[in-house]
Amino acid sequence: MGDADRSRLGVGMVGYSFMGAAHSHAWRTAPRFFGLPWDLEMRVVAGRSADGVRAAADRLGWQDATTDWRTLLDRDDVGLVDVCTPGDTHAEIAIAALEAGKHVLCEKPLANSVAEAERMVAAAERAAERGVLAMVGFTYRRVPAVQLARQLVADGRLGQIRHVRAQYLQDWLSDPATPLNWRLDKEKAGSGALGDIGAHIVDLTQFITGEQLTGISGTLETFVTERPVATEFSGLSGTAGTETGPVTVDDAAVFFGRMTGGALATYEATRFAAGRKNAIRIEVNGSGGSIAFDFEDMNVLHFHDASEPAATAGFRRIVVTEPEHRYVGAWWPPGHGLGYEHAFTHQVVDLVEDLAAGRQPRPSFADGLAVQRVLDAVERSSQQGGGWIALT
Ligand code: 4PW
Repeated sequence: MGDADRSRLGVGMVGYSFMGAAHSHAWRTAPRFFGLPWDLEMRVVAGRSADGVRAAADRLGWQDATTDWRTLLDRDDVGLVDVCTPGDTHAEIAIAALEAGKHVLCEKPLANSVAEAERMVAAAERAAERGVLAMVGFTYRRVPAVQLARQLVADGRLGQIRHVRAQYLQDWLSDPATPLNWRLDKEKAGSGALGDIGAHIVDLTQFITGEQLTGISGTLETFVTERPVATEFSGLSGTAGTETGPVTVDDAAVFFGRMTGGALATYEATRFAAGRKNAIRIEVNGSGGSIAFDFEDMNVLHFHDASEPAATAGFRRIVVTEPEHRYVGAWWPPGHGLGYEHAFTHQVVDLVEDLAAGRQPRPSFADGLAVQRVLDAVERSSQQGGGWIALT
């Protein structure tokens, strides 16, 4: 990007369904609520269907639409490529964009395999030498209550971390009549609940504690192996046709590991937890106290300070809507909570601030690769009947 363009970032996005809509909202909203160092311009959206992508551009606020994502790479008015496609195209698009000198935001999980993620990291390292930067979208890091949890740990309020307990629970597959979609296709998604939602809790636990997993043991299960083929699918629901086809990914993943500081960590990721819609639950217990978070009550963080007198100690329910809380000052008065889409907006804010400052945004592709190695280890452990896999 030349100096004359430094005050303006043109964005090109690839993909326009669930994640594309969430990202579009964020690109549109971030400059309206936050003082950003650069102006943002939603230049072009790419997608496979000509009619679909044109309609999406109009609905989501993009100036142009194209059926060929490669045309984004030749445009001087595009400085960043936002990859919102299924995992099987992340590596190809992200690497090509970085090589063309475009910054990249890539949806999670970073890739469908460790080998792909390694190639993406290598491309990001080469690009960084030219000031071209890449980030992976583990968006839930940008929930204010998650930021507060990380701050409490970093400030030493939890002392020595002993236990990390993480669950990501959804239920949109618990009905066997829910039709097939790309998230159930190993070729497209790489894995099932493991990569789609388990990746988030791996990232969140490492982010909140500041520690890494050093080894893993896990098991995967596919409860419903055959489902109706969809006649249409949008978001997490669709219409079932009369034909059926195979589910080629896991429906649920359960795993446990050890962290660099000695903590034991347990994980559960499933789309069969009837009644749980998007329950991302993280509890951390340390020698000095505990924190507990549930995305289904995302404006709240529970905190127990073990140094308080036993007679009155206990979990306090902190409503994370004060201007002192990260990101919150740009929004509403205390008590007027935030929602799912705000984390995507915060992601854009952090990314643009880092790009303008020439700083490596986090989570980096290297952070994404670290998560990918954990996912891969869980799969290998499951294939070996739950054996321990060391992560180096
Ligand atoms: O955060 C979740 C995603 O990573 C979303 O709510 C749905 O599940 C869509 O993809 C995964």
